[in-house]
Amino acid sequence: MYTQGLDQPAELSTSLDEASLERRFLERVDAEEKIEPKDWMPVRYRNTLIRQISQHAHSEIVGMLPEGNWITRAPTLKRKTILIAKVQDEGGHGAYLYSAAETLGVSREQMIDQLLAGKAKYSSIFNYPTPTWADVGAIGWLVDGAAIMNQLPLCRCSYGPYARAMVRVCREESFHQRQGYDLMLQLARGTPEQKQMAQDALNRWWWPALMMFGPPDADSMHSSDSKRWKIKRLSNDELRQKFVDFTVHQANFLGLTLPDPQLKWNEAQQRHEYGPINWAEFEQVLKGNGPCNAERLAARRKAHADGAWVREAAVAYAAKQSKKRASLAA
Ligand code: FAQ
Repeated sequence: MYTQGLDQPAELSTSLDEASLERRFLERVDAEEKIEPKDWMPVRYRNTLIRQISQHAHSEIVGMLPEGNWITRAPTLKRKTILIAKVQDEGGHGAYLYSAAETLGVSREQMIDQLLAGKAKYSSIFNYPTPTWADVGAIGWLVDGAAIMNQLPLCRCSYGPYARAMVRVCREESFHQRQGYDLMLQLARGTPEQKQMAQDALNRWWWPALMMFGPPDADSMHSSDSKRWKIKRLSNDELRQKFVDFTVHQANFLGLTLPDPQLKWNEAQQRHEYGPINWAEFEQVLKGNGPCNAERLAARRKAHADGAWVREAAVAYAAKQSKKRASLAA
């Protein structure tokens, strides 16, 4: 996506050849040292990080939309307050992540332009609709639950700014997951209609949540480099398996049924087996043909256009302040 990295420090580039620099870089990664923005890094490492972190940032921002849809209709003041806080947190996560990506030499404008032009990916999960209040619970429980499972190992990612952003993000995601589970518990213990609403939401979100972890390992083209560079610590399938094993018990406690007739405990392997994932559906969502892809992009484009005056005002204010500082200094 981005072929140009930041300039490498001149004295290093001249005194050491590329191969020695790369060897030294890999030794540092193996020694669990954090790679920081001004350190030498291979262009492919930089570009992999820009790709992943920018997609992650876009996911947080687009991810505000499915739940944001329910803020005006939350059933109680308490639930409304929780939901506003959660959706606002996701916006904050997007902001930390765009900042982390900027340390790699890409501008926020470039990233946003790519998203609005429909050229950048964001998580497949946010292209599904939220027709009932129970979907808000299912997102918190399953989507934030899957996000934590994926992001906890990212707190140990070799790139310092990404790893540090993930620590704070995971703390907040943990609150998000618990509020979603609490909402599902309330519905599951409510009237038969409320319990059915929770079950229907679980049926809608279960399979897309499993797709969040990405394609099967055999088809995951970036995994081997990302694991070598300690960006990814666990593979897509390993994380998906951990998520299934974890979530089965939570579903049992809720008294809800995971919509997978092939789900069963494998004693020998000490893991749950699960049925086939519809990868054709995943491919379609990635190509822009999911149930809400067009709606999500249209909402982001409108928000960007509606916010133009805020960006203009911020630039004008910054210019005024810098002029004031310059005249005071003169
Ligand atoms: N959706 O070779 P791999 C959240 C793409 S945050 C769309 O396996 P990689 C918080 C992948 O980009 C959720 N695209 O790739 C929240 C690549 O395409 P490319 C987001 C996907 O990077 C909660 C191609 O397929 N989390 O939920 C997906 O090694 C509630 C090949 O795949 C993150 O972004 C997908 N599901 O592994 C917010 C975590 N999966 O770039 C609001 C950070 C794969 O070549 C409400 N990211 N692709 O065109 C990661 O951990 C990794 O990037 C993976 C994919 C695991 C997602």
